[in-house]
Amino acid sequence: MKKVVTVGLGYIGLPTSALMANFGLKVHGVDINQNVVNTINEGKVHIIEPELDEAVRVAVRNGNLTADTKPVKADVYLIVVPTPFQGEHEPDISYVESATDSIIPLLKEGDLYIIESTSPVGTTEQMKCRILDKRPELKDNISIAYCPERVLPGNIMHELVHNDRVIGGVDKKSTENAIKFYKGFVKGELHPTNSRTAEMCKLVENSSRDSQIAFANELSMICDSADIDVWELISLANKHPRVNILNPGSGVGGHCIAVDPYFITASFPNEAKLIATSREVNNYKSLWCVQQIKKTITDYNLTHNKTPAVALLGLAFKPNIDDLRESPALFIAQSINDAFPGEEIIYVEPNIDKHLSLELRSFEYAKSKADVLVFLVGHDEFKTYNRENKNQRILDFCGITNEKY
Ligand code: SAJ
Repeated sequence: MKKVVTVGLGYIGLPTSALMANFGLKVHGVDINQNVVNTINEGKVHIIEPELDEAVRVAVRNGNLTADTKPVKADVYLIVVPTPFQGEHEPDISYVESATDSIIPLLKEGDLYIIESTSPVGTTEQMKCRILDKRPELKDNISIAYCPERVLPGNIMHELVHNDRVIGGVDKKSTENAIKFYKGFVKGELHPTNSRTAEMCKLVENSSRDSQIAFANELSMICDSADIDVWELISLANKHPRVNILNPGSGVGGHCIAVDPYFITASFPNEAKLIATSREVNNYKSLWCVQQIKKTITDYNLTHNKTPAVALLGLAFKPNIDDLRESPALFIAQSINDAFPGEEIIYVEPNIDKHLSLELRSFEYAKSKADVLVFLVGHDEFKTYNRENKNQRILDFCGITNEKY
């Protein structure tokens, strides 16, 4: 039975480890956080993701998944650690480097080393040099590849198995060996390429979505000035057989789409103009929403001679999840909170129980109390909204009511 070491037991590393273990591989998961390691060894999870808890429970119970803070000798090493930014959106690959350093002494002839972490183009080749610098005898004797994940949070366990994957080795033999390995647990098609193309492919997938959303967001601001309902406009334009405009919103969040394009702009600043502008447009859209809310509050104040009760609906980075990472809605809520200290602002996020600094209320409460209702995230619960109070002012940034901005 093949033994796999997964370095990094986060949003991708843990689900992948549990999946491989349940497909019969012996998996030794590594994480620097002792609490994470302890939780997993108890058969529990530190991440909320449908079906993950059961997968981890089963894998730990049948002995195929263990966790530790140190790696052990294995046949396959998967690097699934974060690649954060330093300074102004400069990718920091130091976690990939130290994960690689930790397994270099353990490598033996015939092993397979794979990076899954989102990485700047060229990282896999750099890690090859790093490995061979210290272990020159392994030249041409180990396989080194890059294989990005492309799963959607909320559907990870299904997509890990069923999505197609792009697999790029530093040479032909590496690509073939990596494909053979993923065939053990992936039912989607496995597409061979080289490591640089696979690295760029991951970045391009999320950048392309970012640019498409930027187009929709820009359109929403143009339509506001032109007094056109952007939702009606998009649905009409999308009747064209070759047009498919995405949905404007309160900005772009999450840890992927709002982040990955910077890996391209940092490496190719002279060429990546559209990609950089898309990031700017999507970030600007959140600021624009803040301005719209402030203006509505000021106008209300002038007309009614009092500050309105404002309800901000949704804090998550996208509909129907509890994830607040890089959330534009949270940014907007915090900006309004800072701009109107002491005023009555109602925060609603039905997918979480508590927030550290914002007091959360129910949607029912918000509807009954607010003079201004601001829809920031298209949660299903908000779609039940039916205007009862004709004086209630609505700002719908996510198009879930039939009210214009
Ligand atoms: N959004 C819009 N308008 C839209 C679609 C999305 O404003 O029409 C916003 C969302 O509200 C959210 C952000 O974009 O703030 C991103 O949400 P998302 O659902 O598009 O994507 P993520 O970040 O949850 O997951 C993405 C996926 N990538 C693509 O769809 C190309 C997923 O497949 C990747 O695996 C994931 O990034 C990742 O880990 O890279």
